[in-house]
Amino acid sequence: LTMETELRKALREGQFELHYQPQKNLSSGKVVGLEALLRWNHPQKGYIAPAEFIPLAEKTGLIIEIGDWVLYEACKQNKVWQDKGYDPVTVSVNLSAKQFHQRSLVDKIKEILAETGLSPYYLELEITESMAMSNEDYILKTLKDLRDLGVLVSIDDFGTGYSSFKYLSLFPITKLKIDKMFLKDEQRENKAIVKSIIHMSHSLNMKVIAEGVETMEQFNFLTQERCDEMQGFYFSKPLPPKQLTKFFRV
Ligand code: G
Ligand code: G
Ligand code: MN
Ligand code: NA
Repeated sequence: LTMETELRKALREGQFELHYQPQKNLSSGKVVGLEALLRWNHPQKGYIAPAEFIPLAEKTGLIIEIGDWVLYEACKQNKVWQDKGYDPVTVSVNLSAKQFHQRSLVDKIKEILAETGLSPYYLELEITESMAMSNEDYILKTLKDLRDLGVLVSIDDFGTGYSSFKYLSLFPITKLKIDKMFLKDEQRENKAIVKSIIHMSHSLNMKVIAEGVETMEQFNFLTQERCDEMQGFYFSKPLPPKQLTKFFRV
């Protein structure tokens, strides 16, 4: 089978899963969010990472159907947790460029929220800098519609793409996610960049989260710099839903 055929089959036969990685708020010490990360549980090959199949899914357009499934599944799961009485958290979903540029995106999201019963305030969409920086008027309208709906939007991998400060002031973005590369090398320059992004986010009334937090040193540095949230192996790797309940409070 070609990988495209396999991807279609995977969708049909329910081989996709979402794992979730906790996002911790620093002032409360609580888990306030979960990033949904797609996994392909292949019957013969085992777990396949998204980097190995998302590019093809994008090329073939299958990413739209897969993305719809991800959105629906993440909202549904979050509602299940809320209905169990756990403290509500935000679920973050990664969007690919094709998904974000669909004309029907906002309506589709409204529909999914209505069907699953999840409140829009508990859904966050992650887009990348390059996705936000093209076709200004259309993107601005989409982002405003999402804001009016109550859905949160964050910029993923911030600092690695082509951001323009103009867009950051123009677009209703709730949060910047500092790319993990800036934490990896503890050189003076990277620390200065992390500090600047935190400071800028707060000046622009956005929240900021650091990704790829792996060590206590990074945790201490980010705490000292008043980063709002953190995500990374220091707290937890992405986990299947059943293994996550230990992070919830009732
Ligand atoms: O765990 P990690 O290997 O899960 O993720 C690798 C990359 O795949 C990340 O850049 C992430 O943004 C992307 N990714 C994970 N899940 C999804 C998804 O549901 N949709 C899209 N478009 N990208 C995803
Ligand atoms: O691009 P995006 O930020 O959506 O991708 C998240 C990716 O980062 C996933 O592949 C996830 O498994 C990975 N990841 C999450 N936490 C850590 C971490 O602490 N260190 C490293 N190296 N990768 C991480
Ligand atoms: Mn992400
Ligand atoms: Na990222």
